[in-house]
Amino acid sequence: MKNIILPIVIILIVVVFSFSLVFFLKPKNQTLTDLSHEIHLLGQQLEDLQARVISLEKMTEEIIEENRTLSDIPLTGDIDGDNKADIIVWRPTNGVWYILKSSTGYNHSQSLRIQWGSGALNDQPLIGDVDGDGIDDLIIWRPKNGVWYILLSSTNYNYSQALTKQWGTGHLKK
Ligand SMILES: [Ca+2]
Ligand SMILES: [Ca+2]
Repeated sequence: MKNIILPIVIILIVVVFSFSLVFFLKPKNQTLTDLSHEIHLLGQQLEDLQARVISLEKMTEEIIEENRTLSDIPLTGDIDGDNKADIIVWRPTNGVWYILKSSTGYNHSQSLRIQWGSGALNDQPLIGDVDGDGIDDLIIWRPKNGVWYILLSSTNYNYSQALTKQWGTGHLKK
């Protein structure tokens, strides 16, 4: 009888130990599953972050490119009529012509500012004497409609007397 009891006791101990082991290990298995799930989520978040970094890099490149196209455009022309070139920049962001006149010795405090044209409309600034008075006129060419907008020196650059002429197009297709 003793020979039978001992194996039964051993079997019982093994069974109880196994159940205990399963019982105590179960939460650990769940924790491992949770951890695995969290690692998976972290991996997805990392991929999202990488995608955002790539998106931000692209946006930065676009902003740099935009700023490049919005930088001042340098020109020269005789606005004060002394037959000497004046130093001019046209700023696409506000469409203002900043003119340092030769007759003032290019004095910053006596610079001339005239608003004409728009960078948002991709206007192209040019200088030329259209009215033939020997003083350069402020010219804008708008690719969108191919119109030349000319602010004439003979009218003292009066907006209401500006000359407009359609010639050319910025939308030629091959
Ligand atoms: Ca001049
Ligand atoms: Ca002129």
